Amino acid sequence: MEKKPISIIGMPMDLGQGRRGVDMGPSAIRYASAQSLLEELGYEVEDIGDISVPSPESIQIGNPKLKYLTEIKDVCEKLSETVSSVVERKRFPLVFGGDHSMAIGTIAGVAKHYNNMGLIWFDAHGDLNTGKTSPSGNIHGMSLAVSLGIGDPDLVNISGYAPKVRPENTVIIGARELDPGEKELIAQLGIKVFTMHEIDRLGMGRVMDEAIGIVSHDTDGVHLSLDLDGLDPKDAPGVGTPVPGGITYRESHLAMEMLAEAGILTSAEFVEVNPILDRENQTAKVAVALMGSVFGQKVL
Ligand code: 4U7
Ligand code: MN
Ligand code: MN
Ligand code: MN
Repeated sequence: MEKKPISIIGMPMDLGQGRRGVDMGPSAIRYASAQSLLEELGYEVEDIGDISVPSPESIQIGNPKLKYLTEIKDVCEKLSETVSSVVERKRFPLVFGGDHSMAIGTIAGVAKHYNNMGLIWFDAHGDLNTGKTSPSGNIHGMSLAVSLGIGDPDLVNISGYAPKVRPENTVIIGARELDPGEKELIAQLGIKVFTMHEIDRLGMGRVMDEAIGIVSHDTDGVHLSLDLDGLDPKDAPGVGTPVPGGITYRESHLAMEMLAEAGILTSAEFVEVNPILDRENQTAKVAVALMGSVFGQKVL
């Protein structure tokens, strides 16, 4: 398989949720030797640094149903432009986070380069709330809905177009905690959700065969949005919203290896790494190990 050059972008975002520390995720992932691993795998890698994000202490929370809306919109516009210029330079955008509200920007930046983009949302959660349905007002729980064109117009219209992706090209993998409004939206839009039940029952191999079939059907690009809380908290403790009963270390590797074999990914982001809640950078190390599998690392 062709080894497209990779551009790393850091998104030290923590405005989309309530716990401090996730802004340090990109540093923790870099510290876990992401770049040198990818170089050992034979890729040309550049790190273009971090998007600048204001600290919560320096700004106002604003509307409690859409916390830090103005600032999140602004920094997602910046991220979108940076990601888009990476795609224009024929490179693979690899974004390190940062809370999951950043996906609004990443996806806005990549999806405009494709007629029909597939999306894999690897997460314990659906991130399908809106300002109306969210129990928390945290925008990291709304980013998939926004990317599908549902929610606050300021977010939905980032980069001047909407929607970014279609429900029939979207799959969620690892879900085990969904709010009532999210369940309604899933039923209404017909999004394919592989909950932990399907993963237990079918096994990750079959789940990924089906998921890859869906996201690559009639699409010309596929983005992976991987929230580390999709994994079990035993394997990835450094996350702000852990939910027990998650995807194991080994299952998550199989998922990434199957994506590598399928050769369908055109961009990826690894998000919600919170070093303050972590143990000896374990979660960042898991993120980097998963990147290894995504980019073709094999045992033999
Ligand atoms: B993450 C939650 F209510 N659904 O909306 C919400 F349970 O990016 C959690 O997946 C969202 O980590 C989690 O606040 C967002 C809550
Ligand atoms: Mn998420
Ligand atoms: Mn999550
Ligand atoms: Mn399809």
